[in-house]
Amino acid sequence: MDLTKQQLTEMYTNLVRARKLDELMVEGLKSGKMKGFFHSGQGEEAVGVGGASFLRDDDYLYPHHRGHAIAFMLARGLSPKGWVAMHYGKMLTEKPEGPSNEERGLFGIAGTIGGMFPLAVGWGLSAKKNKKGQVVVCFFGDGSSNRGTLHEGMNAAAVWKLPIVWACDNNLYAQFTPLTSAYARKDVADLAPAYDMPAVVVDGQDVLAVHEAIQAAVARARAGKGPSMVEVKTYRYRAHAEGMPDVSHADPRPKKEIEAWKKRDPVKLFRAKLLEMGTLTEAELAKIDKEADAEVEALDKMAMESPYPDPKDPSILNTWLYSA
Ligand SMILES: Cc1ncc(C[n+]2csc(CCOP(=O)(O)OP(=O)(O)O)c2C)c(N)n1
Ligand SMILES: [Mg+2]
Repeated sequence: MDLTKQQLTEMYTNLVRARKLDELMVEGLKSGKMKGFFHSGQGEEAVGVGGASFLRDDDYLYPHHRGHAIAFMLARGLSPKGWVAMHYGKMLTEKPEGPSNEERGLFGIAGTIGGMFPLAVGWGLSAKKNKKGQVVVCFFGDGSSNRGTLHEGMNAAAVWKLPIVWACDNNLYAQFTPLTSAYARKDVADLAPAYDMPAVVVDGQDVLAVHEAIQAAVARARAGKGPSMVEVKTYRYRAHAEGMPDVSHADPRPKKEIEAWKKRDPVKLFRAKLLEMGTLTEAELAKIDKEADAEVEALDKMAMESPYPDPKDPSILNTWLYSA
């Protein structure tokens, strides 16, 4: 794949930013700065960065909810300002950019998982009718693949030959339920042939592998060849949501399993790869890491200093993270 040095650097930078912003939220919950809940995406950053980088500006993107979509947002070039402020329960005076951003083809994250599949079909129909070569990339979890709406959506997309990439973030668990207890086969991608779609399974810890697979499916859809599926195998390093027990059914998730996946940390792997390819030097990588630290520190300060919403202002009801 022909990615420029600038593009590779951007991908590494966004992996690091996504990881550090996720860590900020986890810390924020502990210290009380962060209000509400957080579904950490640590370990899965390559899915969003690989999947959402360098799409066309007018493509439609449905992000996965892990890490509250921060890796997808950064890859799409959106500012994380509003994202941080919102998690702290604060308002920004300027219009925040979030995963609900119509101009960039993002329409929020459905609180009811599976709600996005029929929407993706609608965007696909719109893309096909617009005839501008737009594509829909719809991410969802392995657990969400058991919603009937995916099957209805895949069927309609196949029959109507819609330009949709069904991209499964398979982190092996849906909350406390291992996929092995909820699905009889190993690969979610095995669903695709039933709808006459091609599918590939890729290593979700390798940002370039994810990017390449998604880009190939996007190119196919853009060329009018219809929908396809990409299954990205990955793993979350933390519990389903902060404060919840990290269990598989009622038992702790296997330590060996967690350790094995931590050895394949997507941020570290890509860092090593860039060094090995000679794309960036240790000093250049360290500079990116340091700049991400400074950015996160500044975002934290900005959000802490932003005002709480005025309960008399009806515009606060206009939430922008969740569309459900
Ligand atoms: C229809 C519906 N059922 C249950 C939930 C609660 N819930 C939120 S995330 C989640 C797990 C989803 O698993 P998966 O799709 O694999 O994504 P992951 O969280 O593993 O990234 C569940 C059960 C929900 N939000 N909506
Ligand atoms: Mg899952």
